[in-house]
Amino acid sequence: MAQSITLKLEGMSCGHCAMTIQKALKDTAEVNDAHVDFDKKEAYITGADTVKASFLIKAVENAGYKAEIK
Ligand SMILES: [Cu+2]
Repeated sequence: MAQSITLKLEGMSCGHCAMTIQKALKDTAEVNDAHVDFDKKEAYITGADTVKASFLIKAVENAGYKAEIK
């Protein structure tokens, strides 16, 4: 089974930030795909049911930004 998680992002100032976060999310274990919308300041992630939002938020924080579950 797969699931979708949406995160609200904080701290992005340009498209490069969005790409950095997108890569960090894609590199997270068991994430199938991730897309960051810079204008909406949101990230859309699809992955296995075992993926927890807390792992994703940690990945965003490790990249230098903030996130919360939307
Ligand atoms: Cu930037």
